[in-house]
Amino acid sequence: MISRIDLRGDAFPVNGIDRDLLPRAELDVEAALEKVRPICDDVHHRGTAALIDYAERFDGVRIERVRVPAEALTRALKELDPAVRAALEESIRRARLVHREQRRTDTTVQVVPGGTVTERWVPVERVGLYVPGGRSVYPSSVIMNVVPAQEAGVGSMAVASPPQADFGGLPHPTILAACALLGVDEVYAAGGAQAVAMFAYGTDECRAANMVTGPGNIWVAAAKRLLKGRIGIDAEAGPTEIAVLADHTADPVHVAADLISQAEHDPLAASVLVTDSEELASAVEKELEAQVAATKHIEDRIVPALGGRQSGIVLVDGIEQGLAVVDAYAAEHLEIQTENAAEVAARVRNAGAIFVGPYAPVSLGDYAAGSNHVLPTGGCACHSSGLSVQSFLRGIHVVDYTREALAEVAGHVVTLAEAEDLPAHGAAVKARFDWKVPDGK
Ligand code: HSO
Ligand code: ZN
Repeated sequence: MISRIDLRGDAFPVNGIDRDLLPRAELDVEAALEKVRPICDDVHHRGTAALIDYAERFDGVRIERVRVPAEALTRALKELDPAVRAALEESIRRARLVHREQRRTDTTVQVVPGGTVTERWVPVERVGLYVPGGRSVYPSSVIMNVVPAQEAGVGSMAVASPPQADFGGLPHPTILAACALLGVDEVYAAGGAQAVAMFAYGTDECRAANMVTGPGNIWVAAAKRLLKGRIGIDAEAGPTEIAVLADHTADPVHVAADLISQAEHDPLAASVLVTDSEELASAVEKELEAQVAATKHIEDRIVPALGGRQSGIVLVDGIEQGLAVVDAYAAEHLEIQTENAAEVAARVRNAGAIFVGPYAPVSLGDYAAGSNHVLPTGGCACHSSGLSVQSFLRGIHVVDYTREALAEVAGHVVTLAEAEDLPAHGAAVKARFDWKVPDGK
C-alpha cells in the first residue's frame, strides 16, 4: 500500500537531495484563491448576513447569529465528559509550562554613551484563532492556539469554528468546552474562508482582529494568503505530515503505528519513512497491512494517505544520507528512531518538531507533551517555526539618543544620505545643530 523510493548507491543524487524527488502532496492554494475572493468580499460588505448565508451553504445549517452565547459555553463545560476534561486540563497545564518559558524580555543595548536601542516585546492587540470543525473536531487545537496567545499577553482573543448542524448551529461542544476551560468567552460559529474574512474585516458582532492563526483546510489557507497584510497570519497550514528516520534498532510495530497515526487525519496526509534498513522497511510494510486493517477511518483516509504520492518509504545508504533526506523534506513532524537518537536529532536542521527515541510518538506531541501542534507543513519548516509565544509578539525598536550621541554620528548619517541622493534625510540631522557638525563635514 505504501510505495518505495530507493536512493541507495548511485541513485543518491551527488549534488544533494532535490525536494522534488521526495514524496509530497500537491496543494493548489493559488487555484483556491479565485473561489475565496468573492466570499471574503461578501463578508467584508455584508458582514453577519453573509456569514449566516455561508453557514447554510457550506455547513448545512441556518443560524440566527454568529456569536456563541455565554450560556452555550457554560453548558458545554458542564456537560463535558469528566475524563476528557481531566485530559484537556493536563494538556493545558503542560502547554502552559512550556509556552510560559518562551516569553521574551526586553533588551537594551547602549550603542554609545547616551545612545541606546531597546527591543521592546509587545503582544498583538487582538487575535482571531481558527479551529477546524469539518472532518476533524480538535479541542486540542483550541489549546495549541489559545495557550501561546495568552502566555504572550494578547489582550483580546476570539475563537471561530464552523457551525455544526448536529448541534443546533453551534461549534462542536468539545470545542466550546475547551474554550470555556481556557477562559475564552468570545467564540463564533464561523468556518472556512468566511471565518478568516470575519476576523480580517470585522462585522457588527465581531471586532476586526490584527492577526489570524490556526490550522484549517485549503479554503482557510487561501483566505489567509489573500488577506495577509491586512492581517498577520501564522502559516498556511496544509495536510499533516510525519517523517520517521529509523535504523535497524527501530521497532517496526511503533514505526507503523506512528505512520498510521498521522495518515488518520486526511487522505492527503503524508507518512514518510526514511531508513537504511531493508529489513525494517519490509517489517514496517507488513505491520502497516496488519495495523491498518485493525483501525478506523481505513478507506476514507488512511489507505489513500499511505498509498498517495505524498507518502513512501525512502531507502538510503546510511544515517548520514537519511539526515540529508529529512532535511530536504523538512517535515512538519520528524521522529528519530535510531541508535543514539538524541545525537542524530541534534544534527537535524529542518523540521517543525522533532520527536526523539522510542517513547516520543507524534501523538504525544499532538495532545500532551507540552509542545505545540500547530506546525509548518509542506516543507515550510525550512524557513518557519510552529506556533509559539513569539508568534504573537512584535519586537519594537525604541531608539533613544542624546544631542551629544547624535552629534557623534551625524557626519556618517549625512554622508550616507548624500550617497543615496536623499539630502533631506541629511538635512533632518543638520537642522538639529548649527551645521557644521563636529567632525567638520
Ligand atoms: N497532528 C495534527 C494535530 C492533531 N492531532 C490534532 C490530533 N489532533 C497536526 O499537527
Ligand atoms: Zn495528529
